Amino acid sequence: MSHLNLFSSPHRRLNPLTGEWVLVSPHRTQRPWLGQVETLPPAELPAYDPACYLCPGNTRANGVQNPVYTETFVFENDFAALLPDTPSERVSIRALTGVDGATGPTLLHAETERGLCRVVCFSPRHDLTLAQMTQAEVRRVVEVWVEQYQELGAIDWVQSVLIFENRGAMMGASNPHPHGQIWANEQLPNEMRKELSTQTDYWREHNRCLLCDYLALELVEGERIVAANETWVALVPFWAVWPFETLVLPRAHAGAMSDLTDAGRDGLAAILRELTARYDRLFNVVFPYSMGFHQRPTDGLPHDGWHLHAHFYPPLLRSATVRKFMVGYEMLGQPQRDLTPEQAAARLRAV
Ligand code: H2U
Ligand code: ZN
Repeated sequence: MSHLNLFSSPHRRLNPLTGEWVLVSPHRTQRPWLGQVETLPPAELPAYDPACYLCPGNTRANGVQNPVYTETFVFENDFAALLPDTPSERVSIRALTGVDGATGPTLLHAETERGLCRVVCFSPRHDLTLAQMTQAEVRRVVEVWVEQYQELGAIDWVQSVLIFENRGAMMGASNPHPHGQIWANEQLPNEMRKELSTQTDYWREHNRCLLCDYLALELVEGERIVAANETWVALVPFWAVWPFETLVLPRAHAGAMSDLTDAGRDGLAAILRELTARYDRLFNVVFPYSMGFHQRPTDGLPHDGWHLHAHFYPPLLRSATVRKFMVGYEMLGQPQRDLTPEQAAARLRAV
């Protein structure tokens, strides 16, 4: 490739979805690694755990009993971070500019935020993961996500429906039972806001979709692709921050899961199973991650330039226990990585 020289020297890459840069230091991966490469014994989980809050028929932390569900099951989060009936209020506080108590520009701002939080149990089985569930079972999860996006998005004040999964204790998941969350809220969260602005600008300037153009380029270059099927592609994005971060996107333009055809929904289930299975094989561990879908805002506007996608942000770097920390320079400056996105993709393709 023509950019090989650039990519063997320290360089920075732009994330066109957020407008933010990531530093890449490929020369550092030549450092000898003398640390341990640990493996973890596989967790032996029962198919049903009487102490699990999410298993069918069990009583949750607030005393509500789960039905004896046999497929994907959704309930209102008992400890929801957002509430739908919060009365609307805002506070603006001005700077103090003079000894006489004169006020200046508005400096502090707060406003109430309405929302709904739900929990999605992917399977009644306590011991499964998306990678271990059948195609039909994951396809059912996709269908439930579509229904939830449509139902919550139809609420007049809901602008964003964020569907996500925290997997593994390392990512703060409270329970190994396969589950995800949905937060629907009144205002676009930061990440959605950044992506809306970049995708809208690209659409207006070029009359084209940013992610359709990006995917076409990746399919030609090939070196960052991890998995692909007829309707979906998973790749390590050019601008990846986490060592094995991936971006998962439909080949055909779609703004939300509800726009997908049956084949597109099948393809989504298939690529999720393949990608998570590859992750699990990388370090022989149930790979921890936070993943989630960025779907078209539900504010009623067309947002033609918005392309549905999922981000997977896994923290592991070198083994089942050695993680990447976002500290120091990353917290105070910008993200940095040693392993190149191209090397990460090659490793995920090889397992
Ligand atoms: P996490 O594992 O990603 O934290 O998601 C679990 C969610 O489930 C969490 O938000 C909720 C927690 O509030 N929960 C209930 O609603 N009821 C329970 O009995 C346990 C956990
Ligand atoms: Zn369980």
